[in-house]
Amino acid sequence: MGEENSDYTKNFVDLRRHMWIEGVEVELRRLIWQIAVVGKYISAKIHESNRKLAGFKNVYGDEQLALDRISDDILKSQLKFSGFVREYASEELEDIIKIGTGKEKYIVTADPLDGSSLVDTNLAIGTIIGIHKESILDSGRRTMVAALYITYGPLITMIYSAGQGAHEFVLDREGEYVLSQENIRLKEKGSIFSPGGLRRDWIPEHLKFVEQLEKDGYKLRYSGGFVPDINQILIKKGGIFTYPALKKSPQGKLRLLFELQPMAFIMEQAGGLATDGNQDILSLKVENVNQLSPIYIGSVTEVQMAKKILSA
Ligand code: AFP
Repeated sequence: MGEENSDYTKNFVDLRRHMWIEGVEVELRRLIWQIAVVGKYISAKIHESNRKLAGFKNVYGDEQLALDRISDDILKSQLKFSGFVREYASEELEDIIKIGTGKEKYIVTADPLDGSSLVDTNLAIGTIIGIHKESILDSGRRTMVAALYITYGPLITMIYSAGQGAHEFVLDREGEYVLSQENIRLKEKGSIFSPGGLRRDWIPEHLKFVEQLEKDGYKLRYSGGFVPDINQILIKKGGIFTYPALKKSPQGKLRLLFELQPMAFIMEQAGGLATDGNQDILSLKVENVNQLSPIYIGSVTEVQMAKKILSA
């Protein structure tokens, strides 16, 4: 194509071009692109909200939806008319809903705005998406074909994987997602750890694991936002994020379908591991949409160390 030779294309690979080069099937390319566009709308809502939308009434007395529900509405309506999605499951909905004719190729899971309680602190938050071809419940098999997350921070960045590596894009001033890092690979061993939950609530085996990391000189990096905390491990190319089983909540806090599966898919594509402390996250049977699971995700060395200590 003529455009191949223009300067414009030599120094600049945008999301659609990258997925085409990677050979991602056309319907999946278009779906990922549409979800990436939603990220721009959600980002606009975050900036527009200026903290006024979270459960407040507007000047006309109308109930304003919290930002996470507005984000869900934006995402749902975009997917409904995409022509590629037959079912949609979201952290904001009670159950899976049909949004197409039933003949569309994909099922999408979403945490539309994870970490929304951090909006007032101006810390980074994010959108987490899983894309499946087959039923997401009771399969026990790996049904995910692609995953992506968008981080709303000083920059808006998006990491996607369609099964051929994990790649980072930055939203530029012109509104294009421009490739910034291709085929991100984690080191065997990192130097940071993100320990979720309260120390007093951890099960003894997890406390032993964290004490070992501290003894080995790992630096604590924890914002309370799953997306930026995971993103830090991916972009720093090593370390471990964990939200463990707690004494009062043996399944931990994070949602298997909406939060853990997509991040596990991406982290594995970057050469990392993701387990519940025993089994791979992506091999866990999803019994219901709100299922929780403990999570140990990141570099091979740290995840395997956790599994060893937890199984002792
Ligand atoms: P919110 O969406 O309520 O802010 O919760 C964020 C989150 O689900 C996830 O993003 C964090 O990793 C985790 O909770 C933080 O939980 P703790 O506040 O218990 O550390």
